[in-house]
Amino acid sequence: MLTLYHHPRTRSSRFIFLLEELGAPYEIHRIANLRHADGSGGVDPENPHPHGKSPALKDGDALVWESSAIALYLTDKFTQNGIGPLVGDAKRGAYVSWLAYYAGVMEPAWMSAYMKWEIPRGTAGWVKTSEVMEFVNATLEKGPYILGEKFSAADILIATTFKMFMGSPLLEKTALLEGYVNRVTARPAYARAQAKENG
Ligand SMILES: N[C@@H](CCC(=O)N[C@@H](CS)C(=O)NCC(=O)O)C(=O)O
Repeated sequence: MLTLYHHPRTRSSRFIFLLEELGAPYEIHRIANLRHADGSGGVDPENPHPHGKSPALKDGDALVWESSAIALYLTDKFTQNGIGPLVGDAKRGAYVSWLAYYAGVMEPAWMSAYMKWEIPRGTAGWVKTSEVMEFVNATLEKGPYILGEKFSAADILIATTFKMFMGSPLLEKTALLEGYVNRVTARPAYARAQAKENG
């Protein structure tokens, strides 16, 4: 039995979606407290995440944290429906690259834009959101998913993030993006996850 440490409407929500996709046995441990930007909240001592963040996953004695690592861990462990290409699959390289790109380039790009940070040219390790979106759009034009024909856990991370920000000053709503987000969130596992969102 896996335990997902989850707080409603945070980055952990997408792991309910993924666990539902995978048909994995899991329980939700609701994180009682999180730190908020306005200075309120705090760290829940029962949350095993090293910084008291959401999400974290426990599998017996193994603790997994960081969204991309959790996605990879779960799809490597529950392989039956093939939503995480395994070692030996021609899509494995693209899969692990998109997971790392999500954490190491996409999230910092949007955080920089939100904070209005100027990204130092050539040294930051990530790029501007406009550059990310050129690449994402070119990928989705071939689509229909990030890895091409087949839906993967990378789509869960990316499409649910786009769903949250699309139409805001941080992310323009386009027919391409909207079609992608709708395709991913129309999956029955998404609806099941929504029903469990509040723990
Ligand atoms: N890089 C982490 C980010 C996790 C994260 O920052 N989660 C937010 C909620 S969406 C959180 O727990 N914030 C409370 C805090 O930073 O203490 C991941 O992708 O798993």
